[in-house]
Amino acid sequence: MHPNISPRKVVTLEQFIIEREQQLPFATGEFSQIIRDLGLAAKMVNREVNKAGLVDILGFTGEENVQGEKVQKLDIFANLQFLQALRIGGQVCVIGSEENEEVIPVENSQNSEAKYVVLLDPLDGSSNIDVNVSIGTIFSIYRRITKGNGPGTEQDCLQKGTEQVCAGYFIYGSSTMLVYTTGNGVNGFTLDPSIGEFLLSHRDIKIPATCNIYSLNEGNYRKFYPGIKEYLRHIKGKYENSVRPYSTRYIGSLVADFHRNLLRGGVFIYPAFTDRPKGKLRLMYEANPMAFLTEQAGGMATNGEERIMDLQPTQLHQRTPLYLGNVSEVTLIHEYLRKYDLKKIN
Ligand code: P6P
Repeated sequence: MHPNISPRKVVTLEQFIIEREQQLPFATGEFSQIIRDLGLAAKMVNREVNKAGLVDILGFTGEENVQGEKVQKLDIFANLQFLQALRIGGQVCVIGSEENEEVIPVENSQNSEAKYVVLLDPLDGSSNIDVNVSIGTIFSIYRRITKGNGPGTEQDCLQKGTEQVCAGYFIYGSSTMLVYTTGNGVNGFTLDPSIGEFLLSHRDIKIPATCNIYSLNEGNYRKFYPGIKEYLRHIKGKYENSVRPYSTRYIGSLVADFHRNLLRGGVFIYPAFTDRPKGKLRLMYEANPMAFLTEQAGGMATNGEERIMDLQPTQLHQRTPLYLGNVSEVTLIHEYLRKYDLKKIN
C-alpha cells in the first residue's frame, strides 16, 4: 500500500492523481488536468466503440446517425475527441497524432503559457473493431522545450523517450481501463460505467519475472532475418537444451497484446524484416510510451540493439523495430540477433 494513499477501498483516478502526483517535481494542477482531459475523451470514445457493431445491425445510414450527427470512421472520431478535450483543457501547446501528418500547434487563448506536449495514437488497432477485438488509445506527455509562450512546434514533439513525463494507454476491451506511469511505477484504473469513474484496480503493476508468452506475427516468418528465426527455433524446442515451448498469443492490436503480456509475463516482438527494414510500429506514439511503461514495470524495451527511450527522433511518424518484455527474454533475443544478423538493424 503506497504510504500516501489513504487505505480506502475505492480510489478514483482523481484521488490518485491528487494524492500521488503531488510528490512529482513537476506536479502542478496543469499536469493533472491533462490526465483528466484524456480520461474524458476516452469515455466518449468508449461509448462509440461499444456500439460500433450496432452501426450495421441498427442500419444507420452510415452517413447520419439517429442524433443527426455524421457517423465518422471511429479512428477519426477518436482523434477529434482527444484533440478537442486537450484543446479545451488548455494545458497543451502542441499535439502529434497518428491521424495527422503534421504536428498540431495549439492556440490557448486562456493560457498562453501551456507547457505540455502530447503524442497520441487515438485508436490503435482500429481495424479490429468490426471483429470485436480489444483496441486502444496510446499517449505520451512531454514538457515543451522551445522558449516563449503560445503554440508549440515539431521540435517540442521530437524528444527522446527518456524525456517523457507520463505515458499510458486506454484499452477498450471486456472492460475499459487506463494504465499509465509518471515514472513512479505503473498503475491501472478500470472504468465503472455506472458512475463514469476510473477506479484504481491494478496497483503498482510489475511484469512477472518469467516469460510465458511470445507475441509476434509469424505470418512474416519467411521475411524475417536469421536472428529472430533462430530465437524462434530455440523457444520452440528445436535445440536439445531448449526451454519448454511458450504459449504464443498475438491478436494484432498492440494495446491488447501489450496489456496481456504486462500482466501475464511475455515478450512482444515487431522486428525489422526484409519488407520492413525499419519495423512497422511508430517510435513517438507507440514504442516510446510502451517502452516507458515496460521499464517502469521492471521490463526492457529495445529496437533489437538500443534502448527505445534513448533513440533520438527525427520524424514525427518514424518507425522502429520493437522488443518489449521481460529483461531476461529481451536479453536472450539480443544474443540471437547479434550472433546471426550480419545486417545492422537501423
Ligand atoms: P500486423 C495495428 O494495425 C498495429 O499498428 C498494432 O496495433 C499491432 O501491434 C500491429 O499493427 C499489427 O501489425 O502487421 O501484425 O498486422
